[in-house]
Amino acid sequence: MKLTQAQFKQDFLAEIKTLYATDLSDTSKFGQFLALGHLVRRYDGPNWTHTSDQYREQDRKQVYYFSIEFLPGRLLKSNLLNLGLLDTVRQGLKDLGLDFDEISTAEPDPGLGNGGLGRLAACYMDSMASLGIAGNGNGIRYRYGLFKQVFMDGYQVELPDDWLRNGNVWEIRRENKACLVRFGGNVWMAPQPDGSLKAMYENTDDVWAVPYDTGLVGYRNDVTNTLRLWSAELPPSADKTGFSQARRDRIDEITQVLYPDDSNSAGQALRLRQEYFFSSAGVQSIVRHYGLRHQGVKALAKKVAIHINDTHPTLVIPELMRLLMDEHHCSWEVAWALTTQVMSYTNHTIMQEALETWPIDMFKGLLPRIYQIVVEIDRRYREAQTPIFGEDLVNRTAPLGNGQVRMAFLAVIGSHSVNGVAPLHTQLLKEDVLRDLYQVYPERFNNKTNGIATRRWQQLANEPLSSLIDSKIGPTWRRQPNQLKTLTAYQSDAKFLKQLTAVKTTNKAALGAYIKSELGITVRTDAIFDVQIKRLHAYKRQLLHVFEIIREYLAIKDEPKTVTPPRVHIFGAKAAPSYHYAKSIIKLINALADLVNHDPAIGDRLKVAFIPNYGVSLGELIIPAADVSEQISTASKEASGTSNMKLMANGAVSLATLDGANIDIIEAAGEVNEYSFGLTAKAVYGYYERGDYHAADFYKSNPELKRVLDTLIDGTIPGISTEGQEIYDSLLRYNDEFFVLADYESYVQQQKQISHDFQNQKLWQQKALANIAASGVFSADLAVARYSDDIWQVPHTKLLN
Ligand code: CJB
Repeated sequence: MKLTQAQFKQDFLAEIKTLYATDLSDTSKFGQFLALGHLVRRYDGPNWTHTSDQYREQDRKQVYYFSIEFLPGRLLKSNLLNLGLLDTVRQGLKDLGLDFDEISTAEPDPGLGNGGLGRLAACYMDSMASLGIAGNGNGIRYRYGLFKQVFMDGYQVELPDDWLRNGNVWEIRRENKACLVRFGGNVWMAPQPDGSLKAMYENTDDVWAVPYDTGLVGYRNDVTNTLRLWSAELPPSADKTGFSQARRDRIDEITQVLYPDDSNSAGQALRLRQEYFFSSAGVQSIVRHYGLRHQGVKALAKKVAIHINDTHPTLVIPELMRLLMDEHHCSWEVAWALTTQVMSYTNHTIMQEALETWPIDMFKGLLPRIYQIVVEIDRRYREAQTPIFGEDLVNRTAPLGNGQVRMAFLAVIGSHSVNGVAPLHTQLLKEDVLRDLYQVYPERFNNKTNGIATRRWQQLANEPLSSLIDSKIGPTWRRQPNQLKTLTAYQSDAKFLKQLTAVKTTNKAALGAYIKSELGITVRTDAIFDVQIKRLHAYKRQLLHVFEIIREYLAIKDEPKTVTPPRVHIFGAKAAPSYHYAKSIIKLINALADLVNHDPAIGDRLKVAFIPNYGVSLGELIIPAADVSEQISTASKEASGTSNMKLMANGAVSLATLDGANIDIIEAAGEVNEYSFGLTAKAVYGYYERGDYHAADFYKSNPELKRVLDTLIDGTIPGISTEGQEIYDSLLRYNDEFFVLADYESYVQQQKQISHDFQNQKLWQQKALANIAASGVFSADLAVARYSDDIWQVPHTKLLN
């Protein structure tokens, strides 16, 4: 949109007056942020209204992306960038004596997700708006987001994330769009005079679902889509006195807090209530919107695509069946055909503990009508498939089995498309986790490699790099990220490579200042910034990285005269509060940091910074400063990874196992520009099949590894007597579930190679450039375009290849 600086300043000062009845000088940074937020809402308002009107008038097919997590990050700067107002606002504020960056960091970062899954959902929403796709997000408005992480004596302590304390400037509460979600009680089908059956309910626990909408601004295309998050409330018509405090609390708790577990199914009734709550409310609002306009639902599949982001929203399948049959009088056959055409499902993990199942007794008690429908889905599945695939396979794959409702199986059976998130992951779904269902529905399985919103992860997070890229290849890449590949022409441009180093140094200085202020650690900007940022999980193997730090520490102590480039090892990672082992690793890293950072013999040659409370905003600070991207999961365990893509796009080289999308990154940027190592997925499966992995053999045969491991229990690292022993035992007594010891040697080899190569800055920056140039392949725009073409069948803005 067009806006002069003068107009902006006038609007901003007026907004301050209206909101606070005082002058600018009398407002806080948060107050200024709020005023800017209101203003941006006003500037964007016509686009938002116009977009919804157009979708309705043109009767466009709409995509509804259901996800129990969304991690959008701060929105002020992103909205300004996408509206084309960032420079105007920044300059205007400067004229008023204000600093935009200070104001924008006063915005709370909504932590409505745990990690990769939730952030992917947010990247995809951003891309849908930017590609002009009629896309809607549907999720939960958690009163408290993911806990705030602080360290006390090196241990993780979790504090509540009261992100709504001061309200939320971006959301609109839409009471007129609220609906009722029913739990529990009794249900029976009553015959009607016309011969049909009507679902009758009694003694249900009714919850009022109220939507809060947030506008998602597309990149300079006048499109604003909607993210709809549901909040649980007391039904308005209810006789308030009839609601005991306990019953009110039971309603409140549904949307009170995000489950803080990543890749692990909680299996608790509250989680199931959360899942049905947002699935039901979302599907009700879709059917209502659609039914109102079309006087019927027969053509639903031509107008609606519902995407199931991991298994958490799988109950959209029986819920849509319920609405079509009970409220719109469809036959089972018609309802089922519509449902399977509408639904598509993404699987995000092969980890068994993340595959959700619910005890039938719990499920039946909480969702009696939905259970009846699942029973019928199960019955029909068995009836249709047993003659073809036999009883054994059908027993293994039916929605109901072993006393459980199996959500992933229900999701596959009720969808027309099932996708994994990187080629290796999709292959493992077909061969291993969902092998049997792949026999039944081979045509449903497909791969959609993950992608990242380059607007946030390059343009917003790394303005110095973005300007440098503009100066070389012009700004087309900002809309067409694939055009970054034209940067390869500058591989031998010495001046450009130096400029890349200068950009990196600027970003390292910014991160260094943060590390200094938060942790009191001074870091050198000429050091290798070696970064591992992701949830703390045994399979992600932060432990392997720890062993390298111990090795480097011992090497300096042994041979103080040997010259190697200085290193800063940077971690960001939250552990699930109940994940004991992960918390022990946190303590280990902090204890090691204490030892290394305060040893005068080490000086500034080696530093360890565990930055607390990692999230989207910290990612935006850390990623642009990274030289090395640690992607070191046990091969086969990381479905895709997305920090690998963000780090690559900012010129970090990957130190990576052949896992998830690392494989594709290595292929895209070229093997010579990354550092790969370790067991392949095939080798890992080989160990499983033969059962012949013996971690102790590696310990016994490698004296250096033995020495490193022994520091866990011999007092070298003070303060970890319990944790050190626990971790040591996990490797040697319990045989190292994630093959850390098997990969140690090849990992260290590549770390040494990195230290060697970094000293040749020209060579290093060529690798960095190759990574940036290849990163366009992993743009979320391209990923979402593929979902649109292959799965949702909706039009989008064309992208260059
Ligand atoms: N993932 O973040 C989660 N949570 C889960 O419960 C399951 C998987 C992650 O999803 C990302 C997005 O697809 C993947 O990149 C990542 O490998 C996976 O662990």
